Amino acid sequence: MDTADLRGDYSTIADDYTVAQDWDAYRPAEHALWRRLYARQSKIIAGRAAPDYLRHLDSLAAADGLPRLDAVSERLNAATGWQLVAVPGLIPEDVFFAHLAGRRFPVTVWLRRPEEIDYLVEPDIFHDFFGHVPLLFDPVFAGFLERYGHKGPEAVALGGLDCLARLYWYMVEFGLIETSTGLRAYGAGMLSSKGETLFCLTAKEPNRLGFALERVMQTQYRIDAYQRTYFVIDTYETLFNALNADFAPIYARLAQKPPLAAETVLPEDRVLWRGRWARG
Ligand code: HBI
Ligand code: FE
Repeated sequence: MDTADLRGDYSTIADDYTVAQDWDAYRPAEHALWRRLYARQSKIIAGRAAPDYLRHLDSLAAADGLPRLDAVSERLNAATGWQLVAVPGLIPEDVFFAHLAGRRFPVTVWLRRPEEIDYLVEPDIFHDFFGHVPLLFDPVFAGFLERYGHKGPEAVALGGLDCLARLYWYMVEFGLIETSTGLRAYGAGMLSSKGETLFCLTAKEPNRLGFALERVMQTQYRIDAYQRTYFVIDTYETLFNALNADFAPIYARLAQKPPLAAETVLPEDRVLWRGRWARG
């Protein structure tokens, strides 16, 4: 990974790519932007985000300004044994996996600029904190992430990185969950995005398909546009239990097949909604 192309300041990273957050360095205008982002996104996700996510987000009481990661980390550690570690931005996959396996979630320290309020390329502290941190307080979902991290080295060794990354993308960044009151969003990528929270639940264009591990690992995704397909789970335990599988034979099978385009719908898919963009 060439960090020179990335936006964060990697000049002070430790061996594990962590840095000091330096909370006192945030300017008043950044705290004001955080409050504006937080207030706007909280209104959008009401009634659309998974109930567990909302409960944990509220308990973080992070609306008034940029969070002190060390203080939240202490509360998180007491809840699920996880910690937050401050990073300058994206970090190499193997380092990322090692943090997750060690129950440490990397949180970017910089905040987007006002002109990026609706969209930015690299994840910032609002995406990482508002999007990812609440569900780290859910023991089952946190357990899934820890197991996911442990799958990293094998994926690197067996050439399964693309497949493992797809699992993260679809089920951690853009996952939907069925609840007694209907479909809800729990993925960090949609919940930290103004447009995609609305789009993912009600738009007619994308597919909404039942989660199936190997199917997700074979499916390509878009990083520059709304997703073409969302995968839906019934419970977080389904994700947790999916990691019981031996991934080696899956990587071997998928290495023999072309990846599926993001728009694909297969005959064997559990189709909750066949989108206008569907192919096949
Ligand atoms: N680094 N800080 C950070 N945050 C991520 O979400 C992240 C990363 N590096 C790699 C990565 N995600 C993805 O490639 C994972 O699928 C591994
Ligand atoms: Fe993310």
